[in-house]
Amino acid sequence: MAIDFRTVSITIPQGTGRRSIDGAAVFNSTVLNAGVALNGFALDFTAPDRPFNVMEADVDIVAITQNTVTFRVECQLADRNFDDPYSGYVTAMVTADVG
Ligand SMILES: [Ca+2]
Repeated sequence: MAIDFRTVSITIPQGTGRRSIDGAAVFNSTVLNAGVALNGFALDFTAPDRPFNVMEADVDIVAITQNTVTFRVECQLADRNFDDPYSGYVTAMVTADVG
């Protein structure tokens, strides 16, 4: 049993509405258990100076398969009518108990 970690940055391409994007962290040996935490994020409206109604950045484990931990980033940045494009990044830190 040993603890290892990976930091993975996911680019959020320009678009509107709530986004769901999968990422993966690959370890050097079999992953027995894992957790994922939000390391940092930036979400930026394409148009300058928008008011905003909601901002979200979330990371969750989706699957652990052999050496790979798959996680899902869910994020959004929107004003009242969710029609304004934004882009940015979300960085996750995946910590694993490796065999
Ligand atoms: Ca709007």
